[in-house]
Amino acid sequence: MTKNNTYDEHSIKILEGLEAVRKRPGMYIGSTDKRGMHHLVWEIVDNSIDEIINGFGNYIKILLHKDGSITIADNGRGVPIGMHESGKSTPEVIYTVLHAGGKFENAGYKVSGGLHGVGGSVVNALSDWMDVTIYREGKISQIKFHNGGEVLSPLKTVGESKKTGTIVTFLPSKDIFKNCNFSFTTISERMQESAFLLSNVTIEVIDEEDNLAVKYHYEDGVVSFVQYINENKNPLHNVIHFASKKNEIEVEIAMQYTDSYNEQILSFVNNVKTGDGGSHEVGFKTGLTKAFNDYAKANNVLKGKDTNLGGDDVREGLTTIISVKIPEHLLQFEGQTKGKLGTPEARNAVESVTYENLKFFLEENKEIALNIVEKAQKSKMAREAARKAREQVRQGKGKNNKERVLSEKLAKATGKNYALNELFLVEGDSAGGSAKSYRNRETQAILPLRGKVLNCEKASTHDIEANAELKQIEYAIGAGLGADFDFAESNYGKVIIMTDADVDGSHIQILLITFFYRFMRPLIEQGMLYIATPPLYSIETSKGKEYIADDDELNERKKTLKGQFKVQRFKGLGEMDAEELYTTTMDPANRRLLRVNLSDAALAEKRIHTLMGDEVTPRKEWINENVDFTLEDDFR
Ligand code: 0RA
Repeated sequence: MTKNNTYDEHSIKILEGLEAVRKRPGMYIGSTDKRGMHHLVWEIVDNSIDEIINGFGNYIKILLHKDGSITIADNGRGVPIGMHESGKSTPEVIYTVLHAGGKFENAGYKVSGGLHGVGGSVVNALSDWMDVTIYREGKISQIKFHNGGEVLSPLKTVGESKKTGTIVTFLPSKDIFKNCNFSFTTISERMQESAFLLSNVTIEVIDEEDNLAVKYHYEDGVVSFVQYINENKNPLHNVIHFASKKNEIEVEIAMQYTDSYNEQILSFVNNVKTGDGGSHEVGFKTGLTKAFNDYAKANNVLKGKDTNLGGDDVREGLTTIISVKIPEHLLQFEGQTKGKLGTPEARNAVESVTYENLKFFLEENKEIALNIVEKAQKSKMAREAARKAREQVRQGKGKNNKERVLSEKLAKATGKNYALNELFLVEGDSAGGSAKSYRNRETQAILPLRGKVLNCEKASTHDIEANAELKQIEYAIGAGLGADFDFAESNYGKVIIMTDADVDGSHIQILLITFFYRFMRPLIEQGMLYIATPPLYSIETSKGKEYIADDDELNERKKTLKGQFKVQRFKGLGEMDAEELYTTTMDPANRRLLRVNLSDAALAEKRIHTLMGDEVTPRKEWINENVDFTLEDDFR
């Protein structure tokens, strides 16, 4: 067999490989929506990060171009440019052969968990074109691909330079990713996390379309991360930081208490966020609770027959970053999006590292330790008192203040199947009145809200109790507040925010989401919080009236309309009559509900901070990115 012959066979195999990626993209990148398209970026960035973790380079730059393509550049050693035994250049092999480049397979730690790490060839297969430019050995070399991985121009020298590094630019294929754009927010937030976890690496993200740019560089890694999250809070002490290796698993933790009531845990496995937690988080919580209970007993804060401090109590006001490094043979991910660590060994490792280091810290820092233990003890007592008060109300004892608070405003649902019941929080008394008069009385309850809602960013449970509007919401839902909140006790399976489709309406949405995020977070985690979407327009034709969701839909519909028609723009819910409001926005058969999902708990609160400012643009983008546009009524 001639050399030429093997080359051809090799080429056919490669094209078949790339073809397989195009046929089943979901198998390689999870999905072909916005999320999947961003996986392409993570794939390429992970390669640069791998190079930096190996000790080469300290800089990554990402450019979002106007034409929808994206560039990822690093200052590592550069992809090797020699000939591969197949007769092709190494870059051609790396970017066209599935799982090419032993570097990616043999690394002790795979940077990525779950879906990433499948490499540049997958990205190439799913791109209209891809260019790779390499600075190495005093030369600038370039190779170009098109049509999902076909070589357009083989590797050639295009210049000279003493620099080293790799620059990859690609345009995701429009046939595979429909109506998708890269998001500056999504990319910069993830790069900020990477910058925190890597320490002393500079990562820049530039959006050439909207002229946005950020640059991240943190010297103190996870300690800086905790300081960043707590930036607008009042910390009770310096960040506690410890790191240690146990049974092949590296554990690093940074934690800090603030005087707030919120807990926030963010965890990472091999530098990738585990959004749904898992065994490492469980281990941390167990070790933390044990360390504080032991300390409280040894120092007589908890006496003889006192019950232990609960996990919620010792985590009140605590911000934590957990970063673990797990060798590949122990890696196990769970859940649909593979965002949950399964590895059982991680639980034990994190628990014992946490317990031992905290025990030591508490003994060495008596004043801080007692301060935190007392805070936890207060939380425990408040929780017990709230539970007793609720039980009394339920047993008909005590003054039923809650009923009185609610009687005037809430129109209850008559049905007793709570999971099926829905609470509408409606902007304004007039729309509230319409909704009360025309609804499904068995399952739909209406609570009109007057005016602006309190900004809860820094509110305490006491502030909520002192606020008429939010107290009504709390009592209507009836499942408690803060650490005491139990979604299983909710009087409603769905809580639906219904506001005007204008700036004030979206402001009210954000304020309410902030309230739920801070005081009833499980309601969001359980997917029980929704936003109603009233139509923006109606069109009247000779055939009757129809309703149009938004401008895009209006433009589409106008194209197909013949003859005379009249367009009306609804400025608010109040402009619809009661029946219109019901049929378009409340009727489960017709309505479109947006489920609120806070996939990114850490940054959600940060974003809420941004959103409370005067700028409308980030607020709009936040809603677009954080509200999951699933048609809820497909779930019925
Ligand atoms: C294979 C081998 C070596 C480096 C790389 C790949 C490499 C790949 C990428 C992808 C993006 N940036 C990158 N930087 C490096 C090691 C080469 C050597 O031994 O010098």
